[in-house]
Amino acid sequence: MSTLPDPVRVWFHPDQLRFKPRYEWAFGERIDHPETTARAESILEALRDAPGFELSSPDPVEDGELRRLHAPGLLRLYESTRALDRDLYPTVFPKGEMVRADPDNLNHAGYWCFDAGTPLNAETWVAAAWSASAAASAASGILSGDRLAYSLSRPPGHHATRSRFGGYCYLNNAAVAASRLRRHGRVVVLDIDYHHGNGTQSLFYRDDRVLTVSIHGDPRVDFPYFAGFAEERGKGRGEGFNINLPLPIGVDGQEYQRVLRDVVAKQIAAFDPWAIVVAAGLDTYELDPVGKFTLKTDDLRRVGETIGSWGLPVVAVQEGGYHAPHLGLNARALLEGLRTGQASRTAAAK
Ligand code: SP5
Ligand code: ZN
Repeated sequence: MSTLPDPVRVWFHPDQLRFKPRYEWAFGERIDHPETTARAESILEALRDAPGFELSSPDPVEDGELRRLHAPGLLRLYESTRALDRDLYPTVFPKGEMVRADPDNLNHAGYWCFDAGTPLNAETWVAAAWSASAAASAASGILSGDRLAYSLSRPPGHHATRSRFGGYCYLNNAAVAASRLRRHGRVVVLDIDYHHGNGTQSLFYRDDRVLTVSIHGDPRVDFPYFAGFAEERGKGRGEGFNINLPLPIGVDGQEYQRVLRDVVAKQIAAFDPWAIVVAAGLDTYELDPVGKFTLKTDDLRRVGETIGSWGLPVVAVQEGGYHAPHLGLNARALLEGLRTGQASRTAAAK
């Protein structure tokens, strides 16, 4: 007898669309902000009517849960932003010790920020909180038996560190998901966004129960520039539990697949996790205006198949991906690939 697999739940809250960053500063130039609401709308449209997907509304994540990952000052700053009547781009970023920072003073926002592309306004906090809540609910779905869950997180999260926002990220959504799963055993965060997941790396850098793996464009030439090098391997008991795989510009689907199968699969098998969080950036796509790899839609499907074939429950948390017209198509391809990969594994086990 053949049974249909359970539908994949797509976690999303409409208030995530309230935040609309309009521009960013990149190398002194004002450019249209790539992280648009059209991105999420493209994904919603592609998954809404696709067979095997089911839209679900998340439960709000509690403050206490965010506080285990993020600094009180950062969260307090986000509270303060609710009074903004304009977009705020921090331009002063203090360094060193002789610094007094007050999260109730929006002139001090630069203390909690590391770039000029990640604005704050009165809608930032509500959208970011639902984005993190979606990831939390997706993880909880896995805890109650889902094999695959998708968090349509937007704004993204993997650049957000314990006390800093940047790279269009405010709260580390993938880390929220990983923390929920971590209580039940070893967890991998596999970051396939074009950019290094510096925030997730730093949050789990001293942790031996969360293996962080990131495949990304060489940080010598691309954001976030100051982290993502192969030498960063973790600290203390976390030593050996962070893996960075920087790749040159122009990498295609075949080379990417080789890295996944020859390097990542072995490391993950050796770690023997019970679940995997995929920080699912789709800015490795050939038409992406920000990322510089050349993966096609079918390559993203194969990425999903490979990860799915490892036979682990998967929470996919949306990160980057800026070619909005094809973003839904690509998200769907990755997720269908994950499901196909998981099914092949189940079939093989029988
Ligand atoms: C989550 C995520 O993917 N964040 C990426 C942040 C990258 N910020 C640096 C952007 C540099 C913008 N260059 C745009 C070129 C447009 N043609
Ligand atoms: Zn990215």
